[in-house]
Amino acid sequence: MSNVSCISNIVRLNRLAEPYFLNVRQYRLVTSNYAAFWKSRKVGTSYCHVQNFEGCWEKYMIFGESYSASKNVMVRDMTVIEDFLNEDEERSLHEEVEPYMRRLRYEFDHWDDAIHGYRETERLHWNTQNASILQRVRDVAFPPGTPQLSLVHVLDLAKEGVIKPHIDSVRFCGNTIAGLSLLSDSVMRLIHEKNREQVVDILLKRRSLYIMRNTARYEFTHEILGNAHSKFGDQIIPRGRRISVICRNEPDTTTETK
Ligand SMILES: O=C(O)CCC(=O)C(=O)O
Repeated sequence: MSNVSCISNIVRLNRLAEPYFLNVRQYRLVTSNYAAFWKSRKVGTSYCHVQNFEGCWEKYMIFGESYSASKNVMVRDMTVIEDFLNEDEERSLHEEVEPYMRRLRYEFDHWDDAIHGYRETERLHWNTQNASILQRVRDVAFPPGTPQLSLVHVLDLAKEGVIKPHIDSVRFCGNTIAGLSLLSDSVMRLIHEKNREQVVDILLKRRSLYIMRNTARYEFTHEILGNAHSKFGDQIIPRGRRISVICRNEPDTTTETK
């Protein structure tokens, strides 16, 4: 085989293989887009479908001592629904992603990355039980008719892994991030991007669903605390391996990104 035909065969093979080697979107670039923020905020205020869960925020939200921004806005824009999954549903999601995840290696190398000790994928097709769980997530997190990313992001964080503070890129994700937590409790910390003393800790229990929108999503960085710092108030929250299964809506393409 000539060199040229060998190279063209490789190119053809790569094209065939392409759909199976999707790059996970770079969700974690720190960017700000206040035009998009204000626009989606209008949507957020007129649609308060998770209102019923707001009464119990003290169970999962602790404001830092110096927090002086609106607590109501944070309570509105960051919701956690405990026991969204039952044990059987958690197992079902885990069993579907585990064989694929096991083939990947945890990435520990890049200390400057937003995340350390992880492996991840995006998944389009789910078995019937899991597809209906994910539909339940979408129904509770997004107003009817919201254009959503069909790929679901699956992020496997090793016991020693951490997600460092970042804001998801507005280029790849709209105003809402809805995440299921499997296998381990954890603490998510939100810190205002410009005013670092505005700190909120969120308890993400195993099998819970969080819905982060608008102010919480655009103005605050989020991070998952490593095991050594995993505390909710005075309570130590041991962090094991954690898998999150995350649905997002489409970025708002009608507004210019800065
Ligand atoms: O694991 C989570 O729930 C958060 C994931 C996250 O921060 C990200 O993918 O950007």
